[in-house]
Amino acid sequence: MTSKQKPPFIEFLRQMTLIRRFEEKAAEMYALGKIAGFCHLYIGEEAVAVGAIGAADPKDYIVTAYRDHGHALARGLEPKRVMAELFGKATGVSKGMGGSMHLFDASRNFMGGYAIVGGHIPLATGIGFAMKYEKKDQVVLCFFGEGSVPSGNFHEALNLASLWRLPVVYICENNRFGMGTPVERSSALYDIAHAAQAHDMPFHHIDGMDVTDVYTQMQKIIEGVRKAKRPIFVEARTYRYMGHSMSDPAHGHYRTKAEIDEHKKRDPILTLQQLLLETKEITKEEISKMERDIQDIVLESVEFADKSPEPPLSALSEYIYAP
Ligand SMILES: Cc1ncc(C[n+]2csc(CCOP(=O)(O)OP(=O)(O)O)c2C)c(N)n1
Repeated sequence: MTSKQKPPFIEFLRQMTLIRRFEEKAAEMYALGKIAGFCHLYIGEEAVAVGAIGAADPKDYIVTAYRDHGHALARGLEPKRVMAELFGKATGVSKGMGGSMHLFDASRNFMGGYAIVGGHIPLATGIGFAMKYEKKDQVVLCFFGEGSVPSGNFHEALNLASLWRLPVVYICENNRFGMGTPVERSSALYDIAHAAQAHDMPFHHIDGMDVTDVYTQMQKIIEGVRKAKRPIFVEARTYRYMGHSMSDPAHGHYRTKAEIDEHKKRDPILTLQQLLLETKEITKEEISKMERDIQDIVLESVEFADKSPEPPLSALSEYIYAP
């Protein structure tokens, strides 16, 4: 295997670290009142977005829910424009009109974060339909939490995708909790992936705390969907370290700190660092340099967001469909 053919794990380490540090800074900015509205952090779950989007082609589409900072950064949206969006500034990826839950960049086929639980799953199916109709070989990656799976949207969208053989990978990021409700109290089906069977859709389980597993499995899955032209369901088991949103920043009443600490033992960033150190693909000095470079990017993002203008008042009536 030449170095060119090696999986891009160093790049994945960089992306996961960027997402982690970016979000730690976003939490600080939220506490300072620089970010308003909702803000859901992805800390702990980074391996899923980075491994899955890393396995996709840049021409493939990404659609996700409101916990979307990680997917946006993994898709290569500019950190400073993502931070500006969180700040509600005109230079943000959605011109400051969307905020944390509605990051968007059509130029990168990043078709958005969406606030309504399960609401975006039919949109992903629709893009899949367009790809089939236009005879394109692009695949759609649709991310959602396990809280979407019992919803009507989910079942209608998967049924049509399977019936019409649309090129969509439905990726359930099962982080165990929908707000404060554990999955075993909200879903009669504990093994979420089996939900796909109701729609005659093949399914896979992946380890959402291990970017090497996400990447290697997703590469095969995405290429399988591209060739076979039929949808596939993936359940990535993962864990969020923070509260559901910034209004629930601690562990809450629904889990203990000890439980979180247990999951942190399999932290996706530390696990990959360890692997790359053991295989001598990276040195401790290189990791420190990577951290410093990322710190600079994050600080520059905050400075850019802070200095950027608010959207003008006239923008209030732009981008609305009804008079
Ligand atoms: C249709 C709808 N119902 C309720 C809510 C309120 N709500 C926001 S997040 C959430 C939990 C969703 O959990 P999950 O899909 O597992 O995603 P996670 O937050 O774990 O990433 C709920 C019920 C909503 N946004 N939309």
